[in-house]
This record gives sequence, C-alpha cells and structure tokens, in this order.
Amino acid sequence: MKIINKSATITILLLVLLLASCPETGGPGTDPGDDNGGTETTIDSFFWGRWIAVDSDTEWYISRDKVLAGTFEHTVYQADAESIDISFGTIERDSDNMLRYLDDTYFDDSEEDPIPAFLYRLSGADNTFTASVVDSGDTNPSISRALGLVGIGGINVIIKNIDNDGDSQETSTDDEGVLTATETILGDNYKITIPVQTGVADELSAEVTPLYNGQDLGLFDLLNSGANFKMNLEANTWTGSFLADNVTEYDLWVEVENIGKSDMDEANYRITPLNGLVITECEGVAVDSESVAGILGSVLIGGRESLRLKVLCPGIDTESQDMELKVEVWSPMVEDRIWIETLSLRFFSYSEDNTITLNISTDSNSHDIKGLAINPDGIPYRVGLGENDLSWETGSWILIMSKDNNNPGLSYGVGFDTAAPDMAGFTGINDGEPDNTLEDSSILNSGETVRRYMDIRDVDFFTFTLGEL
Ligand SMILES: [Ca+2]
Ligand SMILES: [Ca+2]
Repeated sequence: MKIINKSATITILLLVLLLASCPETGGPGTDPGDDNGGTETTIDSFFWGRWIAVDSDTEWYISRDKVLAGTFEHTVYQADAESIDISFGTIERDSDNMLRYLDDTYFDDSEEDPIPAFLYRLSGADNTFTASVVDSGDTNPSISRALGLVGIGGINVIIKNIDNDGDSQETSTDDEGVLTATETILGDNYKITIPVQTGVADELSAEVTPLYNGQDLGLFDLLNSGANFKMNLEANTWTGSFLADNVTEYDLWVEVENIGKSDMDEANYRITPLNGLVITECEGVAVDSESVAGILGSVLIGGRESLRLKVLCPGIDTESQDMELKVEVWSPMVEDRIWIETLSLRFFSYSEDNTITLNISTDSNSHDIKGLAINPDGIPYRVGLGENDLSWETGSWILIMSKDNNNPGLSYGVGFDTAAPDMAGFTGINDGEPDNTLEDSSILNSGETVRRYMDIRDVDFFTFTLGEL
C-alpha cells in the first residue's frame, strides 16, 4: 500500500474499515525454521497490522518482528501475547482493536504510572482474499470464465506476505480453481507463487494487494510461455475510507505485471469503470465518459507498469458497494490473446443529509486537540477542533479525545449535534475523570455539550448512541 496523506475535501477524514474480532492466539506464518537465535522476539499475530495513534496522525505498522512508528523502526527487545518491549517503551494489548503505548520518555518526577497513548487498529491479520487459477490454453480466459469452463482445481499455491517476513501459507485451489488466503492484512503486499507441479510447466508468481475483506484478486493464467499479465490495484487511502460521496477523488494505481516467460515489446491498455464509478483523471491520456485507453509500452519479464488514476464514486443506496475497473491489455504483436481482469474497490455510503456533528472547541489556538470517533462497525473517523460531520450509523459509538503528550494541558468542549461550548472561565480540571478507559467513559447525549480538561498526559473516553434514522 502506498502510504500518502490524503487531503479530504470533506470535513471529516474517515480513516479505515475493519473492526470485527481479531485472532486471539496463533496466526499465519508460524515458521519453525526461522527463529531469532534463541531470543524470543516473535510478535504475536494479534498485534500484526496497521494502527493509528489517537493523538496524532502517526501510523504504526507491526509485523512478526518489526514495529514501525511512521518511518521510525523501533528495536524489538521482547514480545509475548500481551505486550511488546520496544525502544522507548512498551506496547500493551488493551482490547481487541486498541493498544496502549507506554512511552518511557514521558516519565516525570512523580514516577506514577504514565497515562498511555492509544493506538487504534486499522487492519489486523483477520481478513481473507481469493483469486482464481485458470489455464486459457488457446482460449481467452475471460471468455472461458464467462462460459464457466475455467478454474483449475488442486493447484498448490504459496502465499507469502512480502511486508511481514515469515508470514506465509500454503494452500491449494478448490474444485472451482479458487484459492483462499486467510488471516491476511489489508494493504500488505502478498506474493502468490504457483510452483512447478502436475499441470504447471513453469513456476509463476505475482504480487497482489488486498484492499478489503473478502476481495477477489482476479486471475492467474497458467498459460505462461510467452508474455503473461497479472493486474493489481493499489491505493494510498485507508481501506474502508473510500466514500461514495460524489465529491472526493481518490488516487489509484493499476499495476500491470508481466509474469510470463517473454518480454512484451508493445502493449496497449484500456480501463473501463463499472457500476457507476467515474475515472476523472488518468496520467497522460484523455478521459472520456466510457473508458481510458493508451499505450502501456514495453513490459519486460518480471517488470511492472503502473497507471495512476483518479476515481470518484457517486452516491450508493447501500451501506457499501464494491466498484469495479475492467482492465484490458493486448498487443498487436500477439494475435488472439487479450488479458482482461476486473479489479475492485469497496466504497462506503456517505450523504450530507445523514450525518451527525461533533463540534469541538478549546481554550487554546496553539495546541490542537485530536481524537477518533469510532462507529458501531469499528471504523474510526479523525475528529479535531471545529465541526466534524460523521456519516450516520445506528448503534453505539466511541469518542476518544487526546492530544500530543508534549503539549501543555488545555480545556476543550464537545457539542453533540449542537454548537460547541464556550470554554472561557472553565476550571473543571477533574470533570469526567477518571475516564481513561472505555469502561469509565462518559456518556454524550444528543443536543448536549460537555466541557473537559485535557491534562498534560490524559485521554478522555466518551460513548454515544445513534438511533434509527
Ligand atoms: Ca480529562
Ligand atoms: Ca481522562
């Protein structure tokens, strides 16, 4: 996944999808042959995946043996099922989708237990994806598929997480030719390898990037003697944050990888959006309402061409919908063969008419307060000073307010579907405390305001409920 900050054109930044339960123990990729010289630093799969700090925009990535905070890689000293000892502190399991980060550099003279920073899960090792193994032979795989002729069962497949060393699994295709990868992490890059075996003369492999749970990542065509292509879709935006709001344009990259045995000297492409999705921009070529097309150029063996697009999704009637891009690649040098793949992306409904608003004020312009509002599906939205419009979802929400621990304390107020309170003269330093865990959270009611103090090290939990619209 390409990690780039997205500038949202709407007042909220919906961060991610995911939620759900996370594996309690064990996990994919336990490789007995790969220890770390006797030192136990294998991180439990509960921790694997992407996390967002509540008090900052720092994204954390945790894998089998790595802890990255943004681009900084922490040294991992020790790990068990409950915690990870890293340089500058300890990460502890708080709940299924939350971690506490105890930062040693914040110890003060009192030597009391520090109030932790919180990390909220963006994606964990609890997703699945599928792909299909076909053999087009003399037949176009897309045609074969349409005719229900393809799908090679019993093909052994190795699925390796390129971003998480040691996380690999072996499986074989079912009677329909479908392979299923389990306990995968959204946004990680996976290498799928089909080794030489009966019916497979040449090993072939390709990279894929799952972007939402249950995604179909397309076709692997065993006809590999010449050039052979596998398409993949990458995005820079959080999985789950694609909004069908008819406004926001999202960057996507269509990757075309030559997984065959010959270079392709000359190839063309056409990308057609389906289901109402709109391509608003495609590098170097004109965009018409139907599709974008151009010259892919030469693609050497093992090489990859990347096509950058912008897409926009109109409103949808359902909570989410999988939008598709049909990608066709062909060459005038190769007769009777065209590679066709349908790449998909999940969009979530957003309507300006169906929102709730959290208005947040502070007594200070210089120190920004930050928080996450987590919807009943576990999808976190970033909230901050000012008006925060959240897409309505019926059920129980969590609001976690925090700020950078380096900054001094400040007073702040929250107006739930009403104006934010004036913080002038507020002195209730202990109001709401102790509200440092979900269990001790305060309840927010619609139409009401609360005023609180955010101590130099503090976090305040709230819950609120949205009824049926
Ligand atoms: Ca407080
Ligand atoms: Ca608190």
